[in-house]
Amino acid sequence: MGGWLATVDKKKTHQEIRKLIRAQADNKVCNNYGFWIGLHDASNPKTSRHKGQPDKFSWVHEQCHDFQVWETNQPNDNDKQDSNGQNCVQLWYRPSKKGNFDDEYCGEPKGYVCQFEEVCPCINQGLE
Ligand SMILES: [Ca+2]
Ligand SMILES: [Ca+2]
Repeated sequence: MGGWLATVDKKKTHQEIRKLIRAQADNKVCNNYGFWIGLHDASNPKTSRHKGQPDKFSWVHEQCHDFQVWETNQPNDNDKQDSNGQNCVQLWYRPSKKGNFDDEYCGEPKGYVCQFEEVCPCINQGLE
């Protein structure tokens, strides 16, 4: 049963995920104020980052979706703490941030949102 970091493919999915994680969202101890999703900056692999190269975000799964809801002033590819910049994407929670997208340092411990293939109930029919 393989899973992957979730694709947030539309507004409804974004709202449903935020509803699910709202209770523990703004929490430094449990999730460091954010949850990883399956969007990343594919233009900056750690070994070949080129300064000034524009970010190019893509989903790790179902790459055709281009839905993105960035927090104000994001993505900013902040490289103050890591010269590789920020190449992974979280749903960002702070008292003033409510789960919009933010690029973040990939090594940060965070919560995460995974998704799994929907299993068709018909697969098990006839086995009982
Ligand atoms: Ca970046
Ligand atoms: Ca950022």
